[in-house]
Amino acid sequence: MGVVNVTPDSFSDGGRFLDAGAAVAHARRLVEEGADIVDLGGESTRPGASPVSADEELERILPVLRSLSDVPVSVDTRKTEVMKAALAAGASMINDVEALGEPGALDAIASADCAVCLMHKKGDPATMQQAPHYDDVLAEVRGYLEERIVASEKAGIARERIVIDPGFGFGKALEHNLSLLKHLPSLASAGVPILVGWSRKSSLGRITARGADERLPASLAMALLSLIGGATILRVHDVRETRDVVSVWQAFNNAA
Ligand code: 7PJ
Repeated sequence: MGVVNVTPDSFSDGGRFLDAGAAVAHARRLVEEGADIVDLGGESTRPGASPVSADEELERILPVLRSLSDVPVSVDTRKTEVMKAALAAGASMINDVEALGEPGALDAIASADCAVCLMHKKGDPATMQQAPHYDDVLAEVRGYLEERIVASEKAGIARERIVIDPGFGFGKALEHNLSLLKHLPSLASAGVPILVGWSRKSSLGRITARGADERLPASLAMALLSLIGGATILRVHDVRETRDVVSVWQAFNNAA
């Protein structure tokens, strides 16, 4: 899954693709490099980002979405109104960092036939990285995701349409992220595919002391560890390089 942000303030590529034409060109490049899905976002959920209205978010993403009608596009949004408009405009998937927690979101997805990513997040983007605390991060994240799967199924969303995501960096310190990664296989016990996003994240800066544009090697290491842990969708900025990691991992798996 290749990331395309149409925002002025996303932490690693904010402002680069505010122009719809540039965003479409970037998405097409990611597909050429081997992305199976493009994740299109019109609202930055990085810590401290300023909120945008549904109208603003739609103005950013709809022209891009409409130009990518031949590509599987996931729309990264928390807003029910944006989900509905995006699905009407051809989105194949909704990637919701609130796990369909906003009023009406479950029904909006139930009445479509898209895939959906339910992600765990603790707290609100503005403050979630201020001293996040867990008694048992694995139990809490697993319990939350299981609860959201049950809520989704109850609303009429078939399990086959759901993927889950532990939400690295969303209300989690480095130690929490690493613990969740180490125990990723136990999240797989829900029997639902796992999506992960480590690409360029600040936890990698904590480990390597590198800025956001110097975290590719660390991101690739996390991609491999995620694959080993059972992740099936990697949300990344650097598709070409991550594809090579996947190829190496597959070659290794196929060895006698
Ligand atoms: C994630 C995301 C993630 C899912 C972002 C960033 C921040 N959606 N949206 N999982 N991260 N499902 O790219 O660093 O980890 S935005």
